[in-house]
Amino acid sequence: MTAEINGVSSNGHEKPFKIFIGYDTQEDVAFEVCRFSLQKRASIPVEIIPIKLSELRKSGLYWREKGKLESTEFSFSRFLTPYLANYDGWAMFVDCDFLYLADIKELRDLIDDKYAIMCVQHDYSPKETTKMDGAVQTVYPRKNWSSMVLYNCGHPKNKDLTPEVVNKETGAFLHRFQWLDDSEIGEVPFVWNFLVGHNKVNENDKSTFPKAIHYTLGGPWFEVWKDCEFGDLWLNELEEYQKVEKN
Ligand SMILES: [Mn+2]
Repeated sequence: MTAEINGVSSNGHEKPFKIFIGYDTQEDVAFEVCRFSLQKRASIPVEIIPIKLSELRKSGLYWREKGKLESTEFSFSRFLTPYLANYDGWAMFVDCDFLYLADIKELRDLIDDKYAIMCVQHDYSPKETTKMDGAVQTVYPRKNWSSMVLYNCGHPKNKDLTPEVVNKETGAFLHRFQWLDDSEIGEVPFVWNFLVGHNKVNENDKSTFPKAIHYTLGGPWFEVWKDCEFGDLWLNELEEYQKVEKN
């Protein structure tokens, strides 16, 4: 086995950092802009892999029926990340409704091998019980934690996350990371999963400036959310992506 530190093997070649993005056919443009924003700012090699439900079903890795509470096509398939990374090294999963504003290397540098996973550990208070449109928003423990996760795919505990488990287990088990002990869940600063409508910027404190914006209530690719907070940043990125695509 070659010795390896943070993906850099002893022969000096850097293995690409695997990033799985949840793909939803209803939100193709969100995926494209998320990928573009991430790749454009990355100073390390990254390999971006969409998690596509139709492909997973075809290859026999995903067979659970769609539940009523599943808001995206990757609600459960996201937990195949360690399996899809061959239970090797660190990999990231992220929803498609993210916009990156910083170099992903900064996040990868926070990785600590003592953890099985690392994520932003949002704390929800009761004021978040309604969405902007007045619809009741369910509040449950560890809400949004699973939307961006750094997985230590080679960690022995993550070997429990087999396709069988991902297909059978409850939403609570998976989204609350119940295959792990609490001490195996590391924390990264909230700015890496900055929730629009929940997290706030303090102009006097640079550490609160978002590095990855999460349009969790709906992003500007939906007509009704066009004017949402930070929506202009996403629309600018879309414009740039479209320019680059044309050339
Ligand atoms: Mn999301």
